[in-house]
This record gives sequence, C-alpha cells and structure tokens, in this order.
Amino acid sequence: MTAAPVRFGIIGTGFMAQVHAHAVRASGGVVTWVAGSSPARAEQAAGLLYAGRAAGSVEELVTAPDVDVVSICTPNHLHHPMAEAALVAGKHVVCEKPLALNPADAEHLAVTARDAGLVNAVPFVYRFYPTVREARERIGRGDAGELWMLHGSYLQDWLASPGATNWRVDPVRGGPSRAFADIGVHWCDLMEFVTGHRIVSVTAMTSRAHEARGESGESVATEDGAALLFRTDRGAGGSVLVSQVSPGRKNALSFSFDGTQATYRFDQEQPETLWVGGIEADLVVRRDPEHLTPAAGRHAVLPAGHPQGYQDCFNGFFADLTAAVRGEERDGLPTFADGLRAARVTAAVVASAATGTWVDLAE
Ligand code: SOE
Repeated sequence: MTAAPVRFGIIGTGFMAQVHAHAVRASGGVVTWVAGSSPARAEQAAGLLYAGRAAGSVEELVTAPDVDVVSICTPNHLHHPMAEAALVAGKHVVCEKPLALNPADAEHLAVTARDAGLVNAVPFVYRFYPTVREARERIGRGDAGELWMLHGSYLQDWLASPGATNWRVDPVRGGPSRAFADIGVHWCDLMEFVTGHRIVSVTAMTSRAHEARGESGESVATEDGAALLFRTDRGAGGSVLVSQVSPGRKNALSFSFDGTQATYRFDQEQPETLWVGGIEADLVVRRDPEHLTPAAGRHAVLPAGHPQGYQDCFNGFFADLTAAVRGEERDGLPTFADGLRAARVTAAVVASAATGTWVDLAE
C-alpha cells in the first residue's frame, strides 16, 4: 500500500519557495496551500508553486487541516513568529535559515519543537551532495588521519553592484549579520557535519565593499563579507572567507579539510567530484552510485555522468524530511538544533567583529 502524500503549506513566494515546491513534488508530497505577503501575492504564486489553494493569511495556512508540514521561505525576521505559530498549531516545520535573528529565539523554537515531538528541519542542503557524504564517510572511518586544518570559502556576486539591494541588506528584516548569516553558516554547518569537529572559539572581521546601496543610496549597516579564524574541540584550526561581492563567484562554496594522511576538497559549483589529496598520489572520486560508500550512494539518484545539483540536494532533503514525518529516522537531516547552532556561531562572529577579540562558543 502506498502512503498518503505528505501535505505541505508553503509561506513565501520567491526563489526559495519555488525550490521547496519542486522538492515537495519530487519527494512525493503535495503543496496544498501557499501564503504570501498579501492574499493577491499568494493567488499569483499558487500556479508556480503547484499549490491547491492560496491562503488569505498565515493563520489560515498554519491551521488548515490539510497541512502536515509548514515550509517557511519568508524574509528572516518572520521566521521565528511564523515557525512558532506553525508549532502551536501542531504542524511539523521546515524553516529557512537563519532560524531566528538571535540565539534566544532560535533556542525557543528548538525547545518548543522538541517538546511537542514535531519534526523540525532547517535546509542546510549542501549536506545532501553525495560527494559531501562520501567525504564524511571517509573521514569518519579515519582515512584522513588527524584533521588539523579546515579551510575554505563561500563567495557570491549577487550584491556586487552598489545598485543591488534586497531585504537581506536591512538589519531589521535580514538580521544583524548578512553575508555570514546567509551563507557563512552553510559553510560552518558543512564543516561540522563532514568532519565531526565543533567550533569552540572564533575571531572574525567583517567588512563592506559598498557603504551605500540602491537607487536612493541608503547607507548599509550589514557586512558584504567576513573573514573568520576558528578553533575546534578536537584541536584543529581553520579559516573561512565569506563574500557576496566577489564578481564571477556565483555560488562558490568550497572546503578543504586537511588531515595528516589525506585532504578532502569539495567545490559546490563542481559537485560531481570529490578531490582526495594524498602524499604520493591524488584521487578524484566521481559521483558514481556504483562505487560510492552506501551512505553516500543513497543520495546519488542518477547514474554517473548525469549531473546532479542544487535542486537535487533539496529533493534529497525533502525526501528525508518526509521520511521523518512518517516516523522513520534518517541520518543527517539538519534540524532546529542545527539552526540554533548556526545562530550561536553567527552571534559569536558579530560579537568578535565588534570587539576584535576571540569569542568562545556556548554549546
Ligand atoms: C542567497 O545568498 C542564497 O540564496 C542563500 O540564501 C542560500 O542559502 C544559498 O544556498 C544560495 O544563496
């Protein structure tokens, strides 16, 4: 007997909402409702998001009996109140990052969801590349030796022009950190997920390419980029550079995790291969379901040579989310606890950048 499709209500009508809607369908679910910034926006977006009905309000969507999971794809400042409303209505929730604008609100959501026994997830979706899982498996079984240097960057260019602006630039709607909270947290989540190391202290410098943005030349308070040094609980050191003003870098997330016996290098824009550096010879591991370790092969849904990408990561994330809603455990589903972790790392980055000191991280 096939299980009834899991029913999603999506709040938001932009790029992320469209990615979520495709992933819902790919994972066998249905979008029953959509809510937008106005009933008219919801009506306009309903077709694009394959939604059965457009909600007149967020309240109508979260309380609808034919919604099992609420998916939140709104500007950041709305994440906390909307996730709270969905949890209070007894719904499972997937909430875009940052889960909240500060650690206290993120913790409140993580505790509320846990206590209510509701499935909760934050799309740290780069975890769902098969080559990323392959690195995690190989590192986990000890192939790297002692990991001691963890480094990389996450560079974009969609805010390169001084004319470019967006709600993310505004600290009221986006939060006190922009580039780090938007993309730096992906890198840190991936590093901790793949290596098993946890960041224990950070020192950060944030900077801006443009002091004013948009047609009206409004002054900017959030960072265009950040440089971070960190230490981990297992004695490794590392660094990550984050920028949204690096021309030509579209979505260039890369890491190099260097051990005493092997180095693992991944590049999000070339995700079909994992580079494994060795002292005598190097290896390029292809995303080939026939030859990956089983934990990584589970996420390889196409044969080798038929590239998988960003949307496939979301599809895999929603497949595991759906399994969790059905009561099955799936390794590696990022939860509100991971969203809380990201909020704490972000707060430490903001504090360090303001004071110029090392900041310890609370667990
Ligand atoms: C914009 O910087 C953005 O859409 C992020 O918000 C996402 O988290 C990232 O995956 C791609 O870039």
